[in-house]
Amino acid sequence: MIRDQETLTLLLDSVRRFVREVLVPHEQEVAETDTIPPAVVAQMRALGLFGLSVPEQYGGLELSMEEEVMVAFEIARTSPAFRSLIGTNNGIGSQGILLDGTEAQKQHYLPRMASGEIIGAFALTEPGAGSDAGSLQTAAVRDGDHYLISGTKRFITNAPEASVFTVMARTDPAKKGASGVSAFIVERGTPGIALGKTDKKMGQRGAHTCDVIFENCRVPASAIIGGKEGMGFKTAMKVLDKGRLHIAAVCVGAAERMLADALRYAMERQQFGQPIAEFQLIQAMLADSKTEIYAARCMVLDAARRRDNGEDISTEASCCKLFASEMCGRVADRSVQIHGGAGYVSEYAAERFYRDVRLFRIYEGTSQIQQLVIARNMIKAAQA
Ligand code: COS
Repeated sequence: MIRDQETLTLLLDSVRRFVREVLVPHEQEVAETDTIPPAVVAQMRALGLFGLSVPEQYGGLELSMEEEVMVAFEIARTSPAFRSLIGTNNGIGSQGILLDGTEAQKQHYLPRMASGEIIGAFALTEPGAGSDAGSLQTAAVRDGDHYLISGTKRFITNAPEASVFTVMARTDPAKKGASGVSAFIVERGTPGIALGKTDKKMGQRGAHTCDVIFENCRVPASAIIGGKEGMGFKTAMKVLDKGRLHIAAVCVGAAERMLADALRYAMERQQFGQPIAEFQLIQAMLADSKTEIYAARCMVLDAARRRDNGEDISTEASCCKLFASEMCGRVADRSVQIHGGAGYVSEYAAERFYRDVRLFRIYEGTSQIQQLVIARNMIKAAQA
């Protein structure tokens, strides 16, 4: 759903220009220093990038899903670390509050997330609970009007920067699965929270993850999202449905960028007396990449429009995440191949992107989890 084509065109133009003129020139510096310069972050805030999906009444741009994925196509045409910084506030860091929070929770947190004043993070994964998210062990024990949260969360994106965490914790130890889980909003300054050291990752330098350790961290009962126990796993799954679609759009944008770089290189690089782009074996890699990117783009737009129409897109979001992230991996591989030796050295972006995009097939649900979600939903629908 596009609410106002003219406003959207202006937004897409300014994001495109910002990516080309500010973010791309900073890519190498971010990769080398593992830091996004504060001046760049300030520009991201000024553009409204932290509040793309937050409703206007809470200070955001209130983009529809279709509009949001179109912005994601553009913002992903540069180092994924930039997108990662704004990603949690638009996605997994804010959506739990937005989808299931009380009005007071929304008013308290969303305006500051939309402006980028505070960063939100989503704490689901644990050392022993990754793909099997429902088995999480972090406990929240009732203590009068409060809960005491204890446990360790792992690989939490933007945790080093975050001021507020959506924490999934077990409020009912008698229920081993998903129904015993509640989602809490926990502020960074609360006593009993410690951060582990920042993880050394394969790629996406400039985007940070670390452990978040809770030890008798005391939060008021009003910190439960929506005020009701036992809803936290469902909240997390709904957040991930949207998140997976967003990541699929990011995969499209990143693949478009890698293909543009590979095409330019193939047209410049001369071998056997002509540009390598003239060779049909190179052309096959270019054409396959173009075709697969087009397919992923169409899928993402279709699923986004369905979500805007109010449809349940759990299956489609997983289809998009599965296809687009695997496609992105294939394009990354071909981009390195087209660059030849130049694709293996860090002078060219192909090598960095190859490492950066590897994460897309893993986080917000691995490709195998997407397959499982798709097939389970198919079986459920057939049984209904
Ligand atoms: N929207 C709303 N509710 C959902 C849902 C969705 N997309 N998916 C599941 N639920 C509900 C189910 O309906 C079920 O509710 P009832 O008990 O009332 O029937 C409940 O949540 C539990 O669902 P399910 O039985 O399917 O849970 P499982 O433990 O079998 O696990 C998977 C489901 C594997 C799909 C889930 O654990 C998952 O997505 N794992 C990957 C986690 C992940 O993406 N981690 C990445 C890190 S976070 S960035």
